[in-house]
Amino acid sequence: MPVARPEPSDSRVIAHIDMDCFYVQVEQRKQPTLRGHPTAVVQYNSWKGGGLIAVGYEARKFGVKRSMRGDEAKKVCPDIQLVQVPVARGKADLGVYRNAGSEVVSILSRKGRCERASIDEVYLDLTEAAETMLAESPPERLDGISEEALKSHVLGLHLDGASTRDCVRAWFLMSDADHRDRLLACGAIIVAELRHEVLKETEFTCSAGIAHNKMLAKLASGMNKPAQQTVVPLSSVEKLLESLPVKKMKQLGGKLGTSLQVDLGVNTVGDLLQFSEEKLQERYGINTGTWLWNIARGICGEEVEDRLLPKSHGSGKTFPGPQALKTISSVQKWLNELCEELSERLLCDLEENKRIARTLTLHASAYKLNDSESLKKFPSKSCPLRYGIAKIQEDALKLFHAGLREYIGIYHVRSKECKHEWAITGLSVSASKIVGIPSGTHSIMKYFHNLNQTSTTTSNDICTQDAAPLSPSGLHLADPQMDTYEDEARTRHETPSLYTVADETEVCKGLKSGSESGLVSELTQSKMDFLGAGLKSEKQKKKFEKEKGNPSILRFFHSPDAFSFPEHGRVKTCQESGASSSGDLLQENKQPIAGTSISTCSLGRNDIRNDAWSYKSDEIDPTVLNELPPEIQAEVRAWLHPEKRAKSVKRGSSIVHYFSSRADL
Ligand code: DCP
Repeated sequence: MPVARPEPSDSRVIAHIDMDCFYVQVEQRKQPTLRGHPTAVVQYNSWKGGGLIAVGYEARKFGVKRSMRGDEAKKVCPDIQLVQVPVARGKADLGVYRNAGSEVVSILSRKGRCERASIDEVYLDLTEAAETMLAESPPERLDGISEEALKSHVLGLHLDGASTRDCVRAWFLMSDADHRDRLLACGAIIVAELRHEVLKETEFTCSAGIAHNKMLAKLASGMNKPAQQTVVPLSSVEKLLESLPVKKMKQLGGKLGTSLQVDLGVNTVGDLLQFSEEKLQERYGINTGTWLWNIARGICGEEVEDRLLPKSHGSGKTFPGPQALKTISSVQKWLNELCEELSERLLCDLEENKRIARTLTLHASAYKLNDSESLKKFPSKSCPLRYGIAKIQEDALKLFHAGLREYIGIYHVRSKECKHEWAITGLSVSASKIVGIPSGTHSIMKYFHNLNQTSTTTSNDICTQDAAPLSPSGLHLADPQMDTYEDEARTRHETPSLYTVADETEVCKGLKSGSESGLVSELTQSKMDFLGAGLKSEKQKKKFEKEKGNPSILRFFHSPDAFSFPEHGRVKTCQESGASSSGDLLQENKQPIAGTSISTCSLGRNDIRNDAWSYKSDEIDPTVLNELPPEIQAEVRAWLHPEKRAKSVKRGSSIVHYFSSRADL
């Protein structure tokens, strides 16, 4: 079966840049006296001196390894300095490392498309920069090639008796070389410069691989460490892969790599060359088969994504050996901690990057006390994410219960009864499906629209779904403290929603508590009645009544059928016909244009959808806006009366700040 194959004669210039012993460098920058000393960073756990999570290069010379415990490291290297990873809420607090990683990313992203692949590594697409350099100032026309670039390791370079440095210089200056090699030479000069800037501005060293695709660049960046770079010309690829153990290849470290070894007798990537694409497809499926066929030839068409921010946020903790959790209350305690951290990070992301996450996922690892042979995995579960610590905690616990029910089969809800049946050795919560909030007036609509989606699951009836399996490079419980930049929580499905109007009012309450008196009038009674009539259950009605005192402007925004946009001199009513299978809401976000009439677009999918109503901007009592802080008022007014839009209105930022600063949002 043919599968689209990327061009083997790839002429892109891709770099993979990896920080050297990253946590150690961050600690050494904090405490400069540690520089030059054998150093390692250990987990807070005090058992046998804690587990090593990062080992400096000076300590590696003594044989210290990441798999060791502190006491063991002391034995092989008595002078080693063990630095504790910062702790918050009884678990590793990686904020300082994340921030240090961001500093580096902001420098590395200066020369081309940049994808932050993990807490300490990025991919860069330098094709354009290299082409420009080749056209305008090729290596042979430069005053000199930097020392850092001349220290590059160029794979497959023939030394011919000359010094390596001279050969590398000759390679850089070879004006009649293959165009692709010339591009790589330019890429190597650019990367050397970037690494130098990183060192100058942050004091961190990093290593790099420069090649024609991501796979080769990643392989190369680990070949010469620390503080070095390796170039992979096309002509060297075959030889490189010929002897490369399959397990060294990204994505072949696990079961697939083992199957290649055991079932096909493939030990090196080059060994794969003997199998036809059809044979590999037959054995491993069409996509994996083709992927294996491609990597055997050094082919990888994966693009460098334009992404400086993580794709998801995760917070997790392992509970090895006797620390395993065996009661619901202990699970709940830890879930609460993890959710609190996750919630903080989400609010930080909202504040700093104007992004919101839409899916909450719970992963756990467990074993059964009465059936230790069982290989059954604890199923990961996900649901729409509601903002607010308490809501995330509540939903995470429900996800846990859903997973546990499935894991142990018949499940007794009462904690006493399920005691001694299972043990949890790892827990993590992650937030994914992160989307940006567009700036300006548009953001108001989008923001509330998204908030509707993320915040309206009923607390008693959370709809959970199995989460997609983790990617090999994603978050895993053995390493739960890692931030997640790759697609580890690939929730391929949106959870069907159980949104109700009653729940929206709950959001309103969260948004603006403490200002209830006198606000009923701000949403005209007729509209309140109308909304009330649309509520099906008594419970919903009661809740709605209770919520009457909430700020009407918020209710207005949260009313799923009440989004109005001034538009080109006509009246239009559009109404969502139903939720898509993916659970996405129809979006009719139109930029307001100065005009006289109103277009109404209903957004939402609940019980009152069929009774959509128009809401005209001139029906809004102006006093309603007074509830809001001045900068929010300005933005909302500008939306309602675009012709009066003040030049000074700061687009998009105030509204995000206002809501993100609400702890109970
Ligand atoms: N890390 C961790 N737990 C792990 C692996 C890594 O906490 N099991 C942290 C500590 C590392 C950082 O992530 O400093 C980056 O991991 P790397 O695998 O890139 O290793 P280092 O940067 O420490 O060393 P190297 O120079 O070999 O890349």
